[in-house]
Amino acid sequence: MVDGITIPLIARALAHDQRLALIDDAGQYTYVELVGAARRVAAGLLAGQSDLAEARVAFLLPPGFGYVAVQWGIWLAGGIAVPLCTTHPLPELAYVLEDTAAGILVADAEFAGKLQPLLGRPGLRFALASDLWRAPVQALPAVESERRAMILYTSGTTSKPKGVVSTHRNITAQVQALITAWEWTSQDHILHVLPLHHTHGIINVLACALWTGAVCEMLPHFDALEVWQRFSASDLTLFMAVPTIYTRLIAAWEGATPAGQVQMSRACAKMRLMVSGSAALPVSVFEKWRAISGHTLLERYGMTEISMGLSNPLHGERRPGMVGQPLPGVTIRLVDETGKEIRATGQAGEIEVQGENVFLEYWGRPEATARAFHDGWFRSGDVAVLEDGYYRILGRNSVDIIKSGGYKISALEIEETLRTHPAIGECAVVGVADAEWGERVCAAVVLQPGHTLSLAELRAWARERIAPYKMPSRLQVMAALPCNVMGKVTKPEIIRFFAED
Ligand code: MCA
Ligand code: AMP
Repeated sequence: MVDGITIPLIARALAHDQRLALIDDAGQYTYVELVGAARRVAAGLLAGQSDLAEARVAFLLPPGFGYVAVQWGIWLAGGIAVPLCTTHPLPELAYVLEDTAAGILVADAEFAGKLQPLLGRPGLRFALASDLWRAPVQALPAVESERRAMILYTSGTTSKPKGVVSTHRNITAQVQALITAWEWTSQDHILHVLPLHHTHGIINVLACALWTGAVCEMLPHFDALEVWQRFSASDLTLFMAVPTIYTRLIAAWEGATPAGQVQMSRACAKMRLMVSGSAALPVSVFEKWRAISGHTLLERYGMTEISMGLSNPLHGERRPGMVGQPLPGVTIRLVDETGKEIRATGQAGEIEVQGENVFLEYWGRPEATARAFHDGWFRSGDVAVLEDGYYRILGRNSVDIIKSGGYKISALEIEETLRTHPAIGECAVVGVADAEWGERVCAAVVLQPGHTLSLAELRAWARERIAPYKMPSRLQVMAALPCNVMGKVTKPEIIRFFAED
């Protein structure tokens, strides 16, 4: 414990003292400033109570100092942090508030208007972040490592996203594994361009940087030209992103003048490591990026429930199309359809995971939690093969999970929403391979008699209901959906249709 602070990440931050912690659009902040603001946020949240005792605190802030101060303030006050997505429409935000039974909602002033319709909910206290960090500090509760720390929503094979609960111990293990494997130090400086409601942005980039006393430079959102500009202007050592972002950066490089290209490529030379993950990195992107930047991307494999599991080596060969070996403290095995461990190399099986990195439970869903484990191993649903000491991901064992832009998306969730459209009778949503997005969300629909529907109309309607990254970007009206003899929609046929179209 340091100065009454029991959360390891924040206690360490105090020790980093006057070092530069964060750079955002509004300024630069030291570790001491960050912890000071978090303490005041904690006091504002506690409002005289001694401990939030795992109350769920949802928060909606843009990337930057305020986001971190609120996340840490929630932890210091003993609450569970529930980060909300800045691009989610109201129904998705309302779902998270309801599912977590959030007791407090904290927001930046820029979102206060948008959140207005949600504020009358019984039992929900609303606070502007700017009001919280004016509170005078008060004594903090002792927060033990087994306490629930965070709930992140992830889409799965059920229609609605599930809340993945991690404890402080889980988070500490997740961060330590990455710091050890990728040799983070206080001399590192990372550019943060990822959303802050998922593991990749929260753990791999933000928490690892702040654990080690490094500098985290945060952009409000990803923009390819801005990233290239920062590569040139800042003393960056690290960059981490999803394959779609590398594809966009390649496109921006290709669109630059020859002199610009030379300058952009040169800017990458000062960095020590560039990482790709959240979705399969196409070998063509791996190779193009190497040609442009001189960096051999380190591809790793993760999941909200486990954070990171497998990684190509920092030192040693990084193989294209492979995700490497288990991270420190993580145990991985492959099992066949009967759940029996596969020992033979070259035989495909489902990845199962054990370790302190593995999440505690799905929030409020004991049956789903029980189904997700098998003899104490977490069942990932991803199929892989071990080849010559390196794991290769072959895909998921469900056609209803789509990966687009690094986001995991449930086809069933989108179908459920589309079925409420007055023109839609039946529908099937599929993911179709795409060079930029990995997969694209495509919808095949059968219309109600007498109706018409264009993609633009569908997207305008969907924008109010589902996140931008879940909205179908292709639409096919069909007379009937293809079915098998059992009457079940044959999604592979629909995928083929879109792929060939
Ligand atoms: C946006 N659009 C999309 C997607 N996102 N279309 C298909 N698939 C998508 N994923 C559409 C929008 O509807 C919009 O259409 C247009 O593209 C531009 O949207 P915009 O928001 O401007 O896109 P962007 O900001 O350029 O976003 C691209 C992005 C973003 C930066 C690649 O998708 C992103 O930040 N992805 C990272 C996600 C991530 O961090 N995943 C980690 C979770 P219109 O113009 O009509 O409005 S996975 C994880 O945490 C695990 C543990 C792991 O392994 O890492
Ligand atoms: P999510 O739970 O949204 O974070 O998504 C996790 C899923 O992303 C995993 O179950 C995998 O299917 C996929 N994934 C993450 N990293 C990789 C990778 N390097 N290659 C292939 N798939 C990946």
